[in-house]
Amino acid sequence: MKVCFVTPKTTERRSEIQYIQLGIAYLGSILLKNNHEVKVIDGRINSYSDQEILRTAGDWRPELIAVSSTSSQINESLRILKIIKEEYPEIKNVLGGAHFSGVPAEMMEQNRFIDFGVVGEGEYTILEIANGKDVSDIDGLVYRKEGNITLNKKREYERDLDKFPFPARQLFDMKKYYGNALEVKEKPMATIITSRGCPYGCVFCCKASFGPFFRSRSPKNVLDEMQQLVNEGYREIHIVDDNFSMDMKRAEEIFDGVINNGWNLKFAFPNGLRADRLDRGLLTKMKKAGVYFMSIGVESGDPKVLKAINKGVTLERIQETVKIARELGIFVNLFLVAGLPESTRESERMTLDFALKIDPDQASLGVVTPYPGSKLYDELFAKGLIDHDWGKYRHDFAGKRLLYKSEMTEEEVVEAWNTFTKKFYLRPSYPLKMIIRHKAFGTKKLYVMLRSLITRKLGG
Ligand code: B12
Ligand code: SF4
Repeated sequence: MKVCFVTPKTTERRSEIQYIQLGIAYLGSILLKNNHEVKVIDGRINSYSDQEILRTAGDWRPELIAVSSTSSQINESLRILKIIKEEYPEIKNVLGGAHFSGVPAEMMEQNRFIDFGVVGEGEYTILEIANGKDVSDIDGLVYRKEGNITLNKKREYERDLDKFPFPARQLFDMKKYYGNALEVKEKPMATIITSRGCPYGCVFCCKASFGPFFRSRSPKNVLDEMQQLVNEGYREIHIVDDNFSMDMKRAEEIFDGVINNGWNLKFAFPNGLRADRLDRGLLTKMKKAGVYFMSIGVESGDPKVLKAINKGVTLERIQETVKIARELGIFVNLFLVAGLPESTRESERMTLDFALKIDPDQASLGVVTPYPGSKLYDELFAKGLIDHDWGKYRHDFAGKRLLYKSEMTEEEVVEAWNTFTKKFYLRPSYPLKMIIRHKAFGTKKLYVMLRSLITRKLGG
């Protein structure tokens, strides 16, 4: 079968979308391995208009159009699916990814132009669709039967992730993807995922794609993929697991392998690592292997809030881990969230104080959003408090569009966000510290970072 993956242009901030969609690369890979034809049209990176996507996809005459979407891109994804359906009603389509997996029935009910939806891990499900298996026998599939929406049995997660072929990066024009400009030292850069899922229960975290337990690839399998990347000329790798070091021994084995192979690669962790799954031994190995950037999930500086969101990490442990990483010269970014359940003005002040005290290199403060697939979403849904206007569930939260009311009002959360940004980044000592700490970081990067933060003031 000819399967064409399509991603529409997005209006989200460009700097943060320049990764390939690894999900598509995995789905494409299993399809190619089974002799299907695959094409990827990424409108984000090429700034294709809908019409250009329509023409390019249509000219190729695919039998299946496939779209992968998170919540923050869902409206754009639905728009392109609808346009393609109107122009080519004979081509079947399939939608998957975190958003669809979180709200499958609602997606199918409200969007009559969707033929198939896939819940959860998609490799075997899309392969069975392409192989022409009877739809009623495909686990994880959602479809219409005589006008009624049918949700098939849940697809079991693959326990042995080594069984999946490596992602088919050749389907993408890799030169055009650079990750977040602040987080790339060496090009070309590739993303890699070495495990799926996480057993912790943070209430804001979406579990819809990979479920609530940790499954990992063997160190050998990960190192084989890295070897392939090295052979292809890649010089930097961004690891995008949910919880890479859940199994600390496995993490050490991976970095032992990197060190022993002498690849001289650079590594970054743009997603949050858990502070309690890192210690001096592992961090030292990571640094030696080439890790220069890591984000650590902190969320709040108020222990009461950490308890309410079920984070399961203490502030003391976070402080200790950040101290070691900083001592080793790793650039540390903290993920913090304003407006979490039970947070108050005092909690937001404690978050700022904590960030100033432990003094990371960067602190990314987001605003809480109840993404489908998270416990927070389920709780608010049960109370009838969910806003179903998915256009608001955007990454580049740009105004007073708070989706969830904590004990604080929208205005208070916005104010906390703005105060944090000002007090953390506009400290006179901050630029100087950054230049001293990270000579290689460079004044240009610092300027770009400060400018992007200042222009992202919330509120209007
Ligand atoms: C890397 C990553 C990023 C990167 C790159 C994102 C990207 N566009 O590639 C960065 C750092 C930029 C990022 C940013 C954000 N992210 Co993010 N990110 C991830 C992360 C950790 C890995 C993504 C990945 O590559 N996964 C690996 C592939 C193999 O998995 P996958 O894409 O889900 O695909 C599989 C299945 O879902 C399914 N599938 C997916 N699509 C399709 C399509 C079809 C047709 C089929 C059949 C199957 C299918 O099959 C695939 C293979 O099994 C995930 C968590 C996770 N573990 O997935 C969060 C996650 C996707 N991010 C999330 C969020 C909330 C965000 C932000 C909004 C954060 C923020 N507040 O700033 C932004 C939004 C960016 C955006 N435009 O999407 C949420 C999404 C929740 C939701 N309901 O939408 C996740 C799930 C994290 C979480 N657990 O809460 N993110
Ligand atoms: S936020 Fe991180 S630690 Fe918490 S459940 Fe999600 S992946 Fe696990």
